[in-house]
Amino acid sequence: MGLFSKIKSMFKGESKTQEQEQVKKNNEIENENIEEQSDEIEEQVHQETISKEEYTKSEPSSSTEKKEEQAEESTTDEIPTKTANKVYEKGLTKSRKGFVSNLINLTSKYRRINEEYFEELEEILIMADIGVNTVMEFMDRLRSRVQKEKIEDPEELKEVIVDELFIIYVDDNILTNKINYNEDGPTVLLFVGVNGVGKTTTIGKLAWKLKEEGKKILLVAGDTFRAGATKQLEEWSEKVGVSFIGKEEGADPASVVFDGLEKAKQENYDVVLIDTAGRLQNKTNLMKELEKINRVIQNAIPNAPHETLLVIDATTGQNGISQAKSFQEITNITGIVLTKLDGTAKGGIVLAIKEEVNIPVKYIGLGETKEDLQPFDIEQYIYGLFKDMM
Ligand SMILES: Nc1nc2c(ncn2[C@@H]2O[C@H](COP(=O)(O)OP(=O)(O)O)[C@@H](O)[C@H]2O)c(=O)[nH]1
Ligand SMILES: [Mg+2]
Repeated sequence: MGLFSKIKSMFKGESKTQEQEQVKKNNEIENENIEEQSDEIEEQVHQETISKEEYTKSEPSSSTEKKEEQAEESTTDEIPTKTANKVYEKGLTKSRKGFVSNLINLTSKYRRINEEYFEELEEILIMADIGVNTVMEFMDRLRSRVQKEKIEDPEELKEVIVDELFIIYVDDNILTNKINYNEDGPTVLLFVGVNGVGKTTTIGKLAWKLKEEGKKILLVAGDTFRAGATKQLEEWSEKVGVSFIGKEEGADPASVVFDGLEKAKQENYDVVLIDTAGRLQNKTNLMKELEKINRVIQNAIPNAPHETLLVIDATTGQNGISQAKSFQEITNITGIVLTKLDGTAKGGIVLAIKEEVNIPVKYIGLGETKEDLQPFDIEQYIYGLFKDMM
């Protein structure tokens, strides 16, 4: 079974009317037949794609189990999953109306797949911020699948497109969205990224999420550069009900971090979230500042920081990718938080990050309220994006 059908059946029951449900079921039966046939062809001629597809088969199964487990446990456990679905769906509305509806229109415009169809498709994908190189490779793979599997109907290709797009994401290495927690002592999460991408807001939202999980949280205001940055973090700490430590504007960020970690150790905090200033225009200074902060962190807690999360604004497209590359040069980034996905109609940047940066996206921001930060889940993302096509 292809990824498209798998996701479709995972989120089954989301549809509104029985009629839709029936159409869906019929489609599924049809799809399965088509896929059984095409799987056979693939086995003979497309070794590489198969190994990737097998990967995608084995990968989601664990979370299918997870979802089943949750369903069995109790009804209260089902609620957060449902809420997450809603946050994904709502947050990806712009991308569905932009990028994905272009794809749907393309399908209804062409009765048969031809060169013009491919050219238009290529343009749509590039416009979606997927990244030129990724799109080129994708188009090559798609063209060869069309040829080998003798696909003529754009309607049929639609599913192959979704499958192939997300094979790019899962590819052949495991990208985990899990946070690396410290077993003995405070877990230290360091947030970096240029000004305005959403670092402080993300820390506030994540603090709320982790507090809800029962963790004792400390926020550290390491952005002492910008006027109001410390105050903004303090306001978040009050809003979500967690502890805060900060100093006056212009103080040495490393000294704030030092004080924060002393407090965290003495008072047994579970997770420490550290905000920083992101002046990338002065790369040498920023590198020195982050090196100093990292030294202080490592001296206080061995093996910390447990994560260095780079925050990227999804609405900045390729510019965000360049930021990621620059930050990778100056510090060891372990994960990405992609914010403001609700503010873009493009939605393809997740794939560009995978191909061009290859650091796992751990959280995504889908709005401005505290509930709008979600752990990145590729299946939920696909569903949120392509549900109108399913
Ligand atoms: N729509 C939307 N706005 C966001 C999101 N994350 C952050 N913002 C907004 O982006 C602006 C800048 O955020 P801030 O946390 O101050 O950025 P920082 O300079 O990196 O700390 C604020 O107005 C936030 O409310 C998101 O996921 N969606
Ligand atoms: Mg900030």
